[in-house]
Amino acid sequence: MAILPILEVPDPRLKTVSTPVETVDDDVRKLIDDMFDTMYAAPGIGLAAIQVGVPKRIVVMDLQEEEDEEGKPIRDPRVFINPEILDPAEEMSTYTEGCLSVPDQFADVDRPARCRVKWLDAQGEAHDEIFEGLFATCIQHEMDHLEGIVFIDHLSRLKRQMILKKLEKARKAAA
Ligand code: GNR
Ligand code: NI
Repeated sequence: MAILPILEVPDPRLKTVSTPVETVDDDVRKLIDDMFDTMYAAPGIGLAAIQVGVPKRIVVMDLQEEEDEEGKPIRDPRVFINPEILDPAEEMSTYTEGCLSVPDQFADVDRPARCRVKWLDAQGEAHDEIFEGLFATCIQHEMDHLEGIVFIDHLSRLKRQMILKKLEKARKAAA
């Protein structure tokens, strides 16, 4: 169990194309545990391994959409190893996205409204499912990280520069 430091833009490591996991072993499962600790502590709904500096094709997600009788979110941890996106819908949907690597900044991003995803779980078992809504948006956001892409890369140059400037300012104020 460990909370790992999260890389933030413009850290060049976030531009790395991550490599597939060859074998789902205990080292990979240890990393996944630490990624969940880091994601829940942040808090965030998803995290790609490269965000904690590990260039492997591993994503963890938990949308915590369900609540118990007391209104507390019920955890629904999901692991995606070597995920692949297939059959993205032509229909697009817009979501105001944020990213743990771009703290406190939000912007609208258009993405296919539905997609099929193939992946391996923490036991190395293969899965294949169709996702829509926030789930589809989030898995596509995480897949982008595996390709070295951050959501601000989908924005106009002007909007991206504005966000990078704001981050720089916020960091100076906090220093
Ligand atoms: O916590 C997160 N929230 C979020 C909101 C809208 C669209 C995507 C996300 S993912 C983000 C966590 C993160 O940075 N994952 O890479
Ligand atoms: Ni992100």
